[in-house]
Amino acid sequence: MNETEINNILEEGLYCIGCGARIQYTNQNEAGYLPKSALLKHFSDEEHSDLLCYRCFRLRNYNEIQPVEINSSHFQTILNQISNTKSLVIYVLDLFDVEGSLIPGISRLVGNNPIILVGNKMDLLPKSVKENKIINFLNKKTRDIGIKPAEIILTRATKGDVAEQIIPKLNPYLSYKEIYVVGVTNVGKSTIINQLVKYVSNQGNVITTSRFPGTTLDKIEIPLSQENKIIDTPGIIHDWQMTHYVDVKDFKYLLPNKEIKPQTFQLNPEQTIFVGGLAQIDFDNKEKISVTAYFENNLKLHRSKTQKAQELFNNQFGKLLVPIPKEAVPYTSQKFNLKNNQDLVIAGLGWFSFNSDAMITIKVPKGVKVLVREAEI
Ligand SMILES: Nc1nc2c(ncn2[C@@H]2O[C@H](COP(=O)(O)OP(=O)(O)OP(=O)(O)O)[C@@H](O)[C@H]2O)c(=O)[nH]1
Ligand SMILES: [Mg+2]
Repeated sequence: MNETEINNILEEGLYCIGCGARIQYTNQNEAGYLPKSALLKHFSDEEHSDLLCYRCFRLRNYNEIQPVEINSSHFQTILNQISNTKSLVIYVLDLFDVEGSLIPGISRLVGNNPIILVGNKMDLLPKSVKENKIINFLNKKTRDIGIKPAEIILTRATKGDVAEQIIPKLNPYLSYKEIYVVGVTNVGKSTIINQLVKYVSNQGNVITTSRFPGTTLDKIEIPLSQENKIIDTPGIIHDWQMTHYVDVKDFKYLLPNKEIKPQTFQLNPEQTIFVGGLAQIDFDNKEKISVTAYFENNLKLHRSKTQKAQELFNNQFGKLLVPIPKEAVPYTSQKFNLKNNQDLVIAGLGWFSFNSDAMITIKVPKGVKVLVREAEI
């Protein structure tokens, strides 16, 4: 095959099977880049396999992320199409970051189409947590954003029993030709699709997955049967999740890959807890209280007297108190009145569960969302 023929193919549209980006050889810094030589080689192979862009190649082989500009409005356009089609929607949530993975406008995006809700990363929650409790919790959360899922399934996509759980639930919907998998970035959409595809066709890891948010860049359509295809979509980016404030090298403090170990603190009046260098919580209670912290196990929590907290922060920011935001950002402070059995959630980071009523002041980088909810677990 010569260059002109390849140009013609590219003109018609050739897409990376790993991330969905349109293949191009002109700009190394943009999505879908593949050197011209690699394209020539690909088409000169007798049985050319699926094509992967350079970014997917590096992600899969070296676990290195090449940043590309992400076009959120293009993502939105893809999702906006769903309401005009007759499709089944699989909406994936991360159980370690439920609020971060809620999409307030989802009912408009989905239209009248049925929704199967998948609460993924169940393996991160302590083993003692009852599935029923989580399902009730998700029922309430989805009601708050105006949807009523036809099914709620809890999964551990990296542990591999997902297809057995999901495939039978698709049976009532086989007349829906298209199955869209949607959700916020990094919740495990592509991992789940890979498991489904592997189950029906034995092809493994077709789509690129990674711990970096923003892995999938465009729609990826894969047949599940003669009639049905499953469609991966780029994750919605919520820039109020802590993940977007922290350098990728520090993701090990934020994104757990195994069961989180809760830590309980008995706090005397006027104590403070620092969550690494990312959050400061002053407990303004007059009596002794007890709180349980749910964060990635690598993230160290430091306790001090509130009176000494500012000094500790000034001296230890970026030393004892790590990680810190990737860029200098102001911290803002908010006050909350917590009740027994409520959680104080820092989106994309974790939460404190309160076993007593308390008043607190929390400081986080400006823009990161903090909220109070009924206890998740
Ligand atoms: N512990 C755990 N990790 C998971 C699970 N499912 C996915 N992951 C991990 O979560 C990260 C994100 O997974 P992806 O499948 O790439 O997520 P995505 O929703 O497609 O992300 P985008 O393409 O960025 O929107 C990867 O590191 C996965 O290995 C799970 O059930 N448990
Ligand atoms: Mg993906």
